[in-house]
Amino acid sequence: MVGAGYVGLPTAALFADAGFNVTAIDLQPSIVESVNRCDSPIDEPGLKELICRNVLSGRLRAVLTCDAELTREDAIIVTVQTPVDENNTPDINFLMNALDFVGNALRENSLVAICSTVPPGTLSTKVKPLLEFKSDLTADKDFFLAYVPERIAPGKSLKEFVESPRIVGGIGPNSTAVIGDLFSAVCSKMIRTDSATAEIVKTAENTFRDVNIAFANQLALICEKHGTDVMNAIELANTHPRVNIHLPGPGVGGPCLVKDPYLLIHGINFENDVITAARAVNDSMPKHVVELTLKGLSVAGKQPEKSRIAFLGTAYKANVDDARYSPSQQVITELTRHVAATVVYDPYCPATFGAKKASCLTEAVQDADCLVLLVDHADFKKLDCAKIKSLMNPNPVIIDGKRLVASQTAKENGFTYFGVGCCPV
Ligand code: SAJ
Repeated sequence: MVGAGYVGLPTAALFADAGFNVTAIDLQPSIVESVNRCDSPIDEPGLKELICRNVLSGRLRAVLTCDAELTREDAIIVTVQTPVDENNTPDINFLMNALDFVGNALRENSLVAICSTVPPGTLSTKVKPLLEFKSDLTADKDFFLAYVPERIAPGKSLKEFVESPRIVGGIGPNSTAVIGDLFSAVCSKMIRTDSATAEIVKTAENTFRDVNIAFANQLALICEKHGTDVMNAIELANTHPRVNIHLPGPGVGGPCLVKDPYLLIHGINFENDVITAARAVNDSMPKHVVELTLKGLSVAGKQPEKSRIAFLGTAYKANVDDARYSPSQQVITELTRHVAATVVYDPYCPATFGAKKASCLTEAVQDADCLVLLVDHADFKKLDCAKIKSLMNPNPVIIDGKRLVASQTAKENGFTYFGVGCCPV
């Protein structure tokens, strides 16, 4: 397993649990040390137990990158990161560097599965030529090469790894068959196709979700202009059998949706481009939450420079400890510049983005002027408005980025309330 991060580690542990001898290779000493002492470097339900069981049985171990490890393996699974740079151009250097080692280590009948998300066409135009050049072997004849995109979401990784239909796209039919067989040892359902289709499918899935969320966010902004509630509108529209609008919010975060759309359209110029436009809508939402907050303070007669704001949530989404590309970062950083004091509470995620960390909800809202809701963690779904009001300063404000509090309830409890996609009450 080349790369032992959020995808590589669950993959390594599940293959080990299925009976394979797995070596997880990663450049980060902290990851390697953590695995070898039976711990998980990421907080993923069930992963620590799975790692521990398999390290103790001798089927799983972690090492720092080295050639010698790869030459002993029958199958090499690559799960290194493929980010975009500051211009949103895909950067596949981590992948190509890893494949340099892989190419040197290949021998006849080796299997190479690429699980990193890649711009369409990468396997045939970049990966195959490099591996063939380095190994002097021919793909699909002497060794097997396939793109096997992952579909796991943090928080449900182990379950989704096993249960989600797994796409395997070989560089040729032999590779699809052999690498499909390998993954069927762990995944309950395999769907076989070619590598070019599999590359499109992976980036299309996340782009579909990003575009759909952008539509929900734009609809929220439209509803605000009309003084109506987007949540009600979406609920009613979704009763149509062919409509499934996603949920608006303070923006889109996480390591996948913020960059996979750029991978999908990489290298192609369109005069009209819904994918880039959707990215821009989603990227604009943190700023909108900042504006709603300043408006809320103003309506409640509070001066920002004298106000204390409490934020709930720094994770990029509900019930995870992961703050990568979290929209909370921009909201908290920006508002910290405008107001007297900021405090944050997140029961799952250690990130604070420069705000003071509160150890509980009560501590966070105590003497706050404004409460900004940014993540729909389970713990935040049943907020007690009356209790929160009693702890906050007079004329309190709620800014609801995730629509966790009913506007009517907020009003009845004496709050000034603004929600994403909701008219003020
Ligand atoms: N979000 C909304 N509204 C929604 C749904 C999500 O604003 O209706 C936001 C979340 O709050 C979060 C962001 O979108 O900030 C992304 O969250 P997510 O749950 O959509 O996805 P990820 O990034 O955790 O995982 C996605 C998944 N892809 C799809 O659902 C199509 C997952 O299956 C992939 O394996 C993963 O990307 C990946 O690794 O590519």
